[in-house]
Amino acid sequence: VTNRKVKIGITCYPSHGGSGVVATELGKLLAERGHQIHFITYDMPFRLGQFHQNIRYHSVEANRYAVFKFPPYDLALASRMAQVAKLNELDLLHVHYAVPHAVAAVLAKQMVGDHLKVVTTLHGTDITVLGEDPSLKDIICFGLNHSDAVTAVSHSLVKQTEEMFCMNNKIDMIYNFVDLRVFYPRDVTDIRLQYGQKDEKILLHISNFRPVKRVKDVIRIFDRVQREVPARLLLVGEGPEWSKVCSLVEELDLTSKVIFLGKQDEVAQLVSLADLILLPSATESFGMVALEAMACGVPTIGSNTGGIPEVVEHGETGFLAEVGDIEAMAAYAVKLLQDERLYQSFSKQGLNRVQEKFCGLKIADQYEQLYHRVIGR
Ligand code: GMT
Repeated sequence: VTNRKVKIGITCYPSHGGSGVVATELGKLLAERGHQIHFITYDMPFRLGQFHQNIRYHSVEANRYAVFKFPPYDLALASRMAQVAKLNELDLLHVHYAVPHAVAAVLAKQMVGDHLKVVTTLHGTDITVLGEDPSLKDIICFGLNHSDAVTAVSHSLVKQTEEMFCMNNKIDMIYNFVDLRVFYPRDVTDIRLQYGQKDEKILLHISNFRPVKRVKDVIRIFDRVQREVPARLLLVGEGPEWSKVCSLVEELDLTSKVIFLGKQDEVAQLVSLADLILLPSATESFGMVALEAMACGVPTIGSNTGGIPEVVEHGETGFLAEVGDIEAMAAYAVKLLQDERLYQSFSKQGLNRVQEKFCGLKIADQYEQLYHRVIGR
């Protein structure tokens, strides 16, 4: 074990999304431990929050010269990474999401020298969706095999990556984490009353409304639940499926019971408001929302796919059913909402599980060990 402080460049998608959240929260935790963190992104990561003396931000601007049909963002990123690395004598670049970040980091390493190490963290769709695309598959493979270490956020994602790519080295599995100073069961009695009557249960779904999230299933599950239990549904986020979801809400005559909250940066309070989280995704490498909810004592009803069963223990901290099985998910939700003792035990088991497996301090230790291993080579 070494106490050496590390200078790290972090690149992620700064917009709303699990990979950006994990990258930003990790950067903040590492900065608190005295490491020097440099975010290199096209925009300020949305969860960055307050000023911290060990965190700096470097923006990436793609040239928009008229000759270019596509601004060369990937080259601008690689060039900026190299520049920041040289100026600040970075030890490593830690990139989240393979495309194009891993390849840009490998290019930057070639520009700066072998002493600059590259750690790539895979988050899911960079492998499960983009890895299938013939125009990207080979270059993703190149980026991964030229990284000094590759990590993935669940065993399921490690397995999928190894099945799809011929990896030179072992992938390190490091789970996502949650900051327990932010996500904990909060007393939100007053705010709750703004969203529904005292006897109404609150179901919550948070996502980017991409087809993979199956938000229409959320509505159909809720429709069945509210026939049995007085309830409201809060929807947080926006995205491509939004208008279809609105139409379905109208069609099912649920407009008075479904509240669209749009994009929200701070979700800790909202999560605490909920009695249940709905996560019926088609695929999910991890499922950050389920973890954040568990840390607030809120169980998840979701699909048994990808990394979700590694986060939510079926029958212990939530219930999982096959993708698309809205009847089963609705029945599970009703069961949990009608059985206070069962609900309390799920909630308590969830809080223990987060402490044991997904606490930020433990996960930051694992990344620190990985950095020291890579730098020591
Ligand atoms: O799920 C999304 O649409 C966003 C995506 C991202 O890249 O931010 O999320 C992926 O990474 C998250 C953090 O590791 C995981 O919690 C999500 O499960 C994963 N999404 C998918 O695999 C679909």
